[in-house]
Amino acid sequence: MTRTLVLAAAQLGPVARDEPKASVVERMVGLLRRAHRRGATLVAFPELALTTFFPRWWVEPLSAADHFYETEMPGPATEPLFAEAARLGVGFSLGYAELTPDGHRYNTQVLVGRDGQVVARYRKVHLPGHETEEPWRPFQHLERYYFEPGPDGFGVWDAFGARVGMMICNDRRWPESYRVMGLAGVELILCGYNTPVHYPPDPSQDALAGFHNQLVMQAGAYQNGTWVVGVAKGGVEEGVDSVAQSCVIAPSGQVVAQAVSAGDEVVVAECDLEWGARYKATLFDFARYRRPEMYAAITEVRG
Ligand code: ING
Repeated sequence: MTRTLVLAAAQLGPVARDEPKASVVERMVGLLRRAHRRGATLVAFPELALTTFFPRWWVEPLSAADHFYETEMPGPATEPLFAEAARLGVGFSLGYAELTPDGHRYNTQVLVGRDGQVVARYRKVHLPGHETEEPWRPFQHLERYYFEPGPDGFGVWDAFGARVGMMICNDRRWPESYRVMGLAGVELILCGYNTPVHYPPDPSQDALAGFHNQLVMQAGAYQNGTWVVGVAKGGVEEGVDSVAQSCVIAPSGQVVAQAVSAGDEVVVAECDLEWGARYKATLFDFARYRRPEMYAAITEVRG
């Protein structure tokens, strides 16, 4: 019995600092329609998709950044996306900045079913960058100022006929992210990202930005027998060049589809959801081969 899912990575090109959310949502509705025309029933959008990547600037007080956040999901700005998706019967994942009623701020991604209802919410666990302004940098990466680390951990949900998990950007660089979901039987991981090519703390990594982007997702997919969809907000956004190359990676670790531009682009793949079992039941039969009694350091020691 084959279970297949036609999905799309809806890559976004740059979003300007003053671009209205309504304009970005219009672009996203267009990408959703193109994905639907190509048979997709699930569309993955990038991290912090509705706005420019605002952690590249220091603003104070923090409340001066409130307009970059969403206080409800869906809300006035995102309602058109939810409505069109439900009308077409297409589900999606969406990354955005969440401001909760009690004042917590998270880098969040929601999973929305084909009926337009929110199925799941994930709050980014691994926050990279720094907490205060560092003027020596050509641009800031202040996620640790603008967001709190997600308190909910990693989830896997039954949706779209699959076991679906979520992670955001820097999470994809940490093997623990995939393994926690792998142990929960994940078959498909959706991951939005905003990744500057230039890494000020060690510019020697810049030339390897694309290689590292794919390396970690291919490894995570293979080692946990899961599909991984990486979706970029890419291109030169407010002067900062960001990795694009959105891609769909099979449980074998193979890249089966990839963006060829750094702009708005739809990447579609037909995913065989039984493929992962071929790895989980053999080479990566966790119950048979793993030795958690040997791995205590992984959860007991931070670094
Ligand atoms: N961005 C980056 C990422 O982990 C980063 C942070 C930038 C890491 C450049 C390494 C090099 O892909 C986010 N948003 O986590």
